Amino acid sequence: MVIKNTLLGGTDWAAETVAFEDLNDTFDAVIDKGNVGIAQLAYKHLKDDGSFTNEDYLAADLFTDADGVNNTVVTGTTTALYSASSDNYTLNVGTDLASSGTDHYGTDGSGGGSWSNVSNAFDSDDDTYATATGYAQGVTRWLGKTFSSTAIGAARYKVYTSVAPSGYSNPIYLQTYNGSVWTTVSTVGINTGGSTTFSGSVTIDDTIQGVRLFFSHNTGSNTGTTTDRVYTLEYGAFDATDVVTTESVLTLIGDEKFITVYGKKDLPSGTTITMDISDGTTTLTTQPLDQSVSIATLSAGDLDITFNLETALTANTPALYGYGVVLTK
Ligand SMILES: [Ca+2]
Repeated sequence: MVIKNTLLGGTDWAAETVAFEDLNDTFDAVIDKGNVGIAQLAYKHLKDDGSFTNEDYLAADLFTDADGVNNTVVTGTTTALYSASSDNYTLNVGTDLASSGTDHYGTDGSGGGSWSNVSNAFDSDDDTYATATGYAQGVTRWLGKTFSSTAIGAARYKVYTSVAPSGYSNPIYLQTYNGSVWTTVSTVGINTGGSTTFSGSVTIDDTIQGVRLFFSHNTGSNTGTTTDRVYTLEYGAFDATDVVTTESVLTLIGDEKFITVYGKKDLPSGTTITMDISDGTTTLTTQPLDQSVSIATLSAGDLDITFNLETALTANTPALYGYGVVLTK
């Protein structure tokens, strides 16, 4: 009997036979398609149980902190933006628009003081700051920018607040303006005592007319003074591409045939996530997630994966929350 299947490759086809190695490769590839579920299981185990040891053929990480629960993320070479509130990486702020726009700041409430050195919040220097000092009881303070209607992808911030220790909380919000009202997009942090610095980023993904940080000082009876500072407020469209780099996810022996990487992710319109897979020497670039990838050309070494976050629409960003990995011999 002659098997005729043009999907099978191999040089033996000219002789109207199929080589065993061609059949084996085909069967391996078909069987390996089932591995995306196993890769997802590794991720789910880490997420639900809180721990998972990367070993042999199975690995996972979860971005509940910037370098991941299993510490595989290399933050020094990662350019994507980490969100501690969303536990994910997204595209970073592209060209910072905060040097334009109209300064927007103020205080409300008796004895709340006034802002000074406002421009320091927008100078792209994380060490200089705008500041306001005064009574905190019943006082709110805000500082940001208004501008003509613009698609904003994300904002980055660094703020500081000192709060009199008895009876106060000072929730700080990042808010956006639609031309008539300010709406809270994210809670930057809540200070309930002492002096605290909050820094991070917020995905906005909206067409808006303003961005500000809002210090609410909304509870308590202490009439002591507090100081609020805004070191940095940056905002703009998303980068076209950023990376999340990981290293030493697993140790490759060198005889592995396939890798399947499950990505826990959001992919809004126009966005993609691919990966570069490396043994430290050889790199396979722009490989797909959620399906098997041949790694027969890789050798023994540490398995490093770089996730490429990309968008064709500067108002949209992909988001990556974590991943699971299966190797097949
Ligand atoms: Ca500054």
